[in-house]
Amino acid sequence: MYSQGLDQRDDAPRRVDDPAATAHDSALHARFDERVDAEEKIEPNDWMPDSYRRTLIRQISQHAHSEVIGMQPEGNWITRAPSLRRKAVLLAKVQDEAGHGLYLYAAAETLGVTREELVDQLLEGRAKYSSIFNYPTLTWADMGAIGWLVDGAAIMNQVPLCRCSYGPYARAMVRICKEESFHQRQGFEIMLTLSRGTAEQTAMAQDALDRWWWPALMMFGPHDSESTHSEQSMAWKIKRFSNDELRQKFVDATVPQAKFLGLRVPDDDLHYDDATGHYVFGEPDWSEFAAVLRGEGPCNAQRMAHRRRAHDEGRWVREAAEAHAAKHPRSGGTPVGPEAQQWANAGVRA
Ligand code: BYC
Repeated sequence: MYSQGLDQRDDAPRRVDDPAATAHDSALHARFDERVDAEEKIEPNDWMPDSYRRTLIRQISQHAHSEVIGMQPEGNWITRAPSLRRKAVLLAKVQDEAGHGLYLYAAAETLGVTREELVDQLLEGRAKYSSIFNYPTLTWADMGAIGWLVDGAAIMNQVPLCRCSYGPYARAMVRICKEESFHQRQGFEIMLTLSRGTAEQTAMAQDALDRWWWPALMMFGPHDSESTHSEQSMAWKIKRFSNDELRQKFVDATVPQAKFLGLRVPDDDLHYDDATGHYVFGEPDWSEFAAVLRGEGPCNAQRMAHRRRAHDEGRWVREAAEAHAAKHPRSGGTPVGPEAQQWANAGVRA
């Protein structure tokens, strides 16, 4: 998608004791900082510090993996949606998530890493994905709670990423956020229907809120005091708000929605503080968060096993696509085999 322009890299070895090289690096750094401060977008061919590149690859690829793994909890309910309309909407939402994964892998590729390498990192357990997708979807109300809370948290976190300093990530996020907004509304509408329904349906909605509330708060990551990357990522304008700031914004926006639904947020410490104009809320169970990140959440093993199986089952599609691309290099595929060599020699990429 973007990678055709990626022909300039700054990975030539440098001698640390070479004053000319050091001065050159400092000038590049200074120019980079100026551009970030001036809200200019950094583009794939621009000079960037290696640590900026690595941070982006880490965050964007984790985000892509989250979208792809995130298809599973909802995919679980496509065949059991309560009506044709609900099924069509859920199917569209899950397909959107596959699309988000694709845009994000493409954005990460502009930083000089291949999608294959990123997928390998996930499949071999070397890459993280969002903690939230390691919880089970037990009832239909979970489709409502995920849309309302998980996509709601995603929007809160991702709208500021539309202003990220790295151009391809920022542009991918614009479209993703438009779709997340539809996802959030469809989830809220499911919760509204259930909470205005029978006593059994209302209880189902409440149970889903009880189970998804705390994991949704953990999506924003550890407290700022524990966050290893926030300070630098905010200085680089990759992140615009800290984890705690976004968590607070989410609670402030979501508690009134729960009240509208007539549901109780499962937090005995929750109250509105007139002085600050914000809700005060309790502490998530950070030991649970740590366990999920170590792979010990309720569904970690199941999610990874399913992803590996789906990857293996899709092998023939990748092979067919490669064979097709080798025969038709101008149609946009990556040429392989002798033709690829011929194109590479000519300095051309499909
Ligand atoms: N889960 O220094 P910190 C979606 C890790 S997709 C797992 O604060 P950072 C959706 C963090 O990676 C939702 N790991 O990190 C899809 C780091 O570990 P490493 C995904 C987490 O990057 C389908 C360590 O903890 N959204 O919404 O500054 C259906 C220290 O954290 C989590 C994105 O990916 C977590 N929750 O901030 C429906 C958005 N939190 O890498 C919905 C883009 C933290 O050093 N990403 N960690 O080993 C971000 O905005 C940031 O990466 C985060 C974390 C706020 C998530």
